[in-house]
Amino acid sequence: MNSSSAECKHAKLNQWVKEMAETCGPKDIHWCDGSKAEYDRLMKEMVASGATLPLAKRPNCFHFRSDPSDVARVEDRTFISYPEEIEAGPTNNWMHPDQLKATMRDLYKDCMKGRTMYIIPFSMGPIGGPLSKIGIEITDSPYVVCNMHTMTRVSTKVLEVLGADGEYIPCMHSVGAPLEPGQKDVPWPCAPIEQKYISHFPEENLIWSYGSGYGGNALLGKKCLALRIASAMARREGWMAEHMLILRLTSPEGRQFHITGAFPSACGKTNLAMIQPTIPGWKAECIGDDIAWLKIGPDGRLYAINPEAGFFGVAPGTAYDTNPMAMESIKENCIFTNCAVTDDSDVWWEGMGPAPAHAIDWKNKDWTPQSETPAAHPNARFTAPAAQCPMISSDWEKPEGVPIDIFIFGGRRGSVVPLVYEALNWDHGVFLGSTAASETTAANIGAVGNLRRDPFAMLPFCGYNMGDYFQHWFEMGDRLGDKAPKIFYVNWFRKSPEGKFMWPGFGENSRVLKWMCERVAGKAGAADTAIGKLPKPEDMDTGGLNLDPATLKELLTVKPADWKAELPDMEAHFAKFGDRLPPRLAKQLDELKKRLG
Ligand code: GTP
Ligand code: SPV
Ligand code: MN
Repeated sequence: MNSSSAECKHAKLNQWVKEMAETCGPKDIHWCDGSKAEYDRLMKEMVASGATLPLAKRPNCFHFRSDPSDVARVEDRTFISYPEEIEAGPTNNWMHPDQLKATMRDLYKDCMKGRTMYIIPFSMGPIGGPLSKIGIEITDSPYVVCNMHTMTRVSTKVLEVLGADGEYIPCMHSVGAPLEPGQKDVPWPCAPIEQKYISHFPEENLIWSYGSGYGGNALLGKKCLALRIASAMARREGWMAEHMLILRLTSPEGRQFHITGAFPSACGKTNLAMIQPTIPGWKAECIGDDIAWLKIGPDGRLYAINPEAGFFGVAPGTAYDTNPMAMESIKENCIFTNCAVTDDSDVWWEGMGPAPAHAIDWKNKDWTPQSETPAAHPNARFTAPAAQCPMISSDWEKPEGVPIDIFIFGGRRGSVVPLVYEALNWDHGVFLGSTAASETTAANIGAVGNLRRDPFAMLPFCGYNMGDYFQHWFEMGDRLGDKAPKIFYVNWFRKSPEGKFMWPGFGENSRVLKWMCERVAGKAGAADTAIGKLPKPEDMDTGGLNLDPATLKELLTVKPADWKAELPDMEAHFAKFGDRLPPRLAKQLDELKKRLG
């Protein structure tokens, strides 16, 4: 045991660590201090063991290859556990806490044999901030420790803030791969899929994760704490925990607009958070790229913080011409996972730029442009400190957050959904969020490209009955009244019959954002349609946009027949919630039907 444990004065925390150590049987225990020395030492050990490769082309950067079975979140193995199944609701996997804990206790028994148990004190949000929360992650993965250093605020200061009896969220994690005496470790230890459990006990603010070392399954501050547990806390305490980017746009006149956007995994949050506007005079600053915690401030407006400290971003598709700010953020001090490694010791992925003549792919095999499989896994990721982003806002760590003007919902839809539309009012906006649909992506293990309802981009992340979550949105709107943000819906992913994206996206999305800001300012026009208010082509700034006017018109057209065809699926989606569906949503669906005629 190292010295920091002596510094922990929190009897309950010490007792929990002792119990977990007795259960898991690690060879030793290390209390993390979050220092650079600690990070450097762990990376050095992982280089020596062959778990990672330093990248000569990027200072202080390391590349990891996961086990081919452990490449993304596992929604089928993710559980929301309450004594009553109805509290988890129809969209979550449920198991009774007694049964789930008994199963997992068996798995945890001696699961850390031959490994070090790390205790990570971390803060989501600035340490000690009014919206911040403290977590303690126990893990046997040094890869997780290093990622948590970047993604959260890991520090002995967290233990100081906690004092003798402060509140923390216990986050238990093991890769589930004990080592017998003399057994050689593998580069990426994990358990088989059927033994993986990503479990949440929201009534106890408790997380138990077993069997995976990847992303949201293992970096427990992110989806498990900051979304699933936090969403349940937020409902109890009257705030919101959302799967949203946070962006500040400043108009040429100097007016600031704060925008949050909820898109499902791998549907464009990081890219929009780092937008480089193509329209002159508009400036963007990044505040967060994945999660927002929002609370009503003393002036009655809604304030948002980014609880994270880093970006865990999708690598494929990231390039200087699509997201230069991300490229600038990942030049040093980053962790890369499941990319390809080039012969000159750099990372590469599909969509980054010209392919190298040869590389070693994410599965550690030779790769050339003639290969039939991708060089990087589609869910390959970079872990980068947010402070390294050149456009990070000077206010990104403001403990009280920034006041939100605009909520955007959206998803990946090849057809039907126009480029942008505005909700008629708050209730209609909640309806748009609740019926959001998107094609599935590689961010979850499972089929890709299947259309599914993903309400508020929270389908995999809501820690309680989603029907009650819808109701919580209505209640927040009632409290906000005329100070509520305006709500919009976007789709950057409409495709032509030839299968090409019709909208150029990325920096050109600033044209859509400008229209939204001007709607807030009461300056831009819109046309009423059955689904909401759409810009007429002349309401959008298209100066310098290289897009065929017919394509723009098509992107801004609503076809009632297409929307009528959506209705049965919306009805079936709502029916799943039974009497937990807020009547205000049923009313919105009725009104949509009437408007469609
Ligand atoms: P998570 O980290 O999984 O929550 O994903 P995300 O929502 O942050 O998605 P991200 O911004 O990483 O984008 C995912 C993929 O969509 C990348 O391959 C991007 O290049 C692509 N993408 C993002 N924005 C656009 C856009 O405006 N147009 C098009 N065509 N593709 C986009
Ligand atoms: C997502 O899937 O929405 C992510 C990546 O942001 S992970 O952290 O793995 O959940
Ligand atoms: Mn995400």
